[in-house]
Amino acid sequence: MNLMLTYPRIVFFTGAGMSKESGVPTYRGEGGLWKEYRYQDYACQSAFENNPEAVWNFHDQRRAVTAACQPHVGHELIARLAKERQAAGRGTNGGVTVVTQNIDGMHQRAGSEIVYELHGSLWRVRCDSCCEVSHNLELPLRSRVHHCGNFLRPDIVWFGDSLSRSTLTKAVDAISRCSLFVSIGTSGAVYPAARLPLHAIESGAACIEINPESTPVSQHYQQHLRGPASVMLPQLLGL
Ligand code: BV8
Repeated sequence: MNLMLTYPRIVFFTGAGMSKESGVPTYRGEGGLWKEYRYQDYACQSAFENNPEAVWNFHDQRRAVTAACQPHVGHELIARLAKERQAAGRGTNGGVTVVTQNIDGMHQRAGSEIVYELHGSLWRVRCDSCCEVSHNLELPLRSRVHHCGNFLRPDIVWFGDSLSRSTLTKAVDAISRCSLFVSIGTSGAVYPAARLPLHAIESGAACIEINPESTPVSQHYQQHLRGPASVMLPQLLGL
């Protein structure tokens, strides 16, 4: 399959498994984050309101762990594919879009330029009183309090938070219009993200699932590459 030529528009839809080989913990597999921590205590709005310091201690630790990880060859290949297709005149960003549930920023660090982060980012903080959002790479966060006096909050979509309407709209548009949809490393356990692949399936895109395990939505995919992302993506790209 020559992804350089065959498909006009490609969406890579990624979950935590995409970053597993970079060393970023997944959520539900062995060693998964939610097996070690109760998100109710560290990663939801009520926990933040009850104990913002504990929530920031947890997220500062995740930022440190994630910053020490590197994008792997799979992240790099996706970024390189877009650049090479753009250079070959295949349109903006080569017609390649990344829609990720991940908050680790690995796709951007590998050079991907169109990345829709459905669940926010570890590398953005926001003040909900001033409606200000900013990028922040400090390790640890130097000040957890905004200049207005209120606590800064990780700009992450926690359980119970609504997703950004504009991000969701752009993601659905890209997925509905793509001719190839590649799902990588997601258990399909979290909504509404888990419903997004249906837009590709309903529009008749070629749908491929890269995951060592089958998932509740595996039957919707025409092709299953049962292995790790860093091995399956080079295979998919014919390298
Ligand atoms: C919302 C934030 C309105 C970051 C996360 C129906 C509709 C709408 C909402 C709901 C609904 N039903 C229930 C809900 C509520 C809830 C939900 O979905 N609950 C689930 C548990 C049933 N959804 C929400 O609250 C969402 N908000 O809809 O707002 C609303 C509000 C309330 C009630 C109704 C509506 C917000 C969801 C976002 C939550 N944020 N994280 C953080 O804190 O870290 S969840 C978390 O799960 C991450 O974001 C993660 O991305 C996401 C999905 O997990 P995966 O990425 O798939 O990772 P996982 O570990 O599960 O799986 C890894 C996979 O990789 C496995 O399949 C494994 O086999 C594979 N793998 C392993 N190694 C590799 C590999 N693959 C490739 N290569 C490898 N090497």
